[in-house]
Amino acid sequence: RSTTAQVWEAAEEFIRLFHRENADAGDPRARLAAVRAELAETGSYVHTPEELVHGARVAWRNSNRCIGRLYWNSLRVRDRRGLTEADDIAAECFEHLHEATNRGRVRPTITVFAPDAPERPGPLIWSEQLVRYAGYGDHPSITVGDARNAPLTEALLRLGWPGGPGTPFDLLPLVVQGVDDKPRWFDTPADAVLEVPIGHPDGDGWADWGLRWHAVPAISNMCLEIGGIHYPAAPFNGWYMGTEIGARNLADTDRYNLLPAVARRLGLDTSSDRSLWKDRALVELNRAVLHSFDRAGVTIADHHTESRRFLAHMEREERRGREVGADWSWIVPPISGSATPVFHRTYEDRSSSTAYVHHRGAQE
Ligand code: HEM
Ligand code: NRG
Repeated sequence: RSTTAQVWEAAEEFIRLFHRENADAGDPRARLAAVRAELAETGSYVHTPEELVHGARVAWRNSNRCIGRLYWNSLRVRDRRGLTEADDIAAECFEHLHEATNRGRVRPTITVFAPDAPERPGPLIWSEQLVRYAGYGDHPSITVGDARNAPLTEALLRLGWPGGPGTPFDLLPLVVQGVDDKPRWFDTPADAVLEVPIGHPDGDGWADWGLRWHAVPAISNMCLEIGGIHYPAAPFNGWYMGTEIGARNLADTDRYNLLPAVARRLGLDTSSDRSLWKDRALVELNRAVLHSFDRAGVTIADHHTESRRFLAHMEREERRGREVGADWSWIVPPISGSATPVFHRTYEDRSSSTAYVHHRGAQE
């Protein structure tokens, strides 16, 4: 836990930044004095609604691993800091999904629940994302579904979840731990989750395969830290970049491991690495993902467009006198890296105290 001196240091930096970037807010001195007094009295302080909105956006701007930051200043912020109980939090998470999905026109959104208090940790969402598919089985090679989520699936079964129908795409319930409570699970209402059936633009029977993915990536296990205040439950979403699904989720050997099946479907020679069957299967799987989201009217970016946007973001930020930190190994897309402009340069991986941070022990 942080000391009051550490909170004050981060708070002062954030309040000064807020007043620098919001001319309407005027001189920071009065607000700094108020925050200092509140900290001395209570060991914490409460952000104004405007500070919360700006803080959540700046935390996105500071996400060195995120290629999607061009639109950081239009993040929609749902202020639910009054909520501490698991059932209220779960209901608001499902409402978040509904609003963010927006029938396919995905809107970058965050919902912020109660912060940590000095002697009482805030609520926690155990689920890595609001939407996750079950993984049944204790080894990737025998798992039905998403092996990444096998530990969460196990935890759910221990909590008394009866299990899903056993398809490769069973929706997991959301696991939420309220303040002073044990973790509880909540079935995800079907109407909160939009899913996209995956087909291939050239037809060829992909539709009968039954592949699908959910429309919205909503990370729910990171802590939002703003000016020394920690919001441990603050799920956020943007839209997908196609490669996340086509080059990782459906392709990684410890996820859905679909490249051999894609290659067979395409009639490729899989007897030798040198036929580049994996590379060819990756491209076709990624075409299928982009084609399917487009056909379903669901927002998705391709890695060429998102790379160009990221460099535009860097230029715009630097024109405004702000340095952009980035982590090359996360920014460069997992396929065709060198065909995108983000590959051909280096970045500073600088850190900030207003940021999204992984909880200790959480999945990265
Ligand atoms: C990571 C794209 C919106 C915060 C990433 C990654 C991609 C990406 C491709 C790497 C993910 C991986 O390799 O697993 C996008 C796109 C967005 C978007 C296309 C569309 C608007 C957002 C928003 C936030 C955010 C709204 C927060 C408010 C982050 C963070 C990470 C990340 C914190 C690192 C996650 C980790 O450490 O596991 N993003 N993003 N992104 N993004 Fe974004
Ligand atoms: N790779 C993960 C999602 C990580 C974050 N990506 C985003 N974030 N696009 C996956 O589910 O594939 N976002 O907030 O839009």
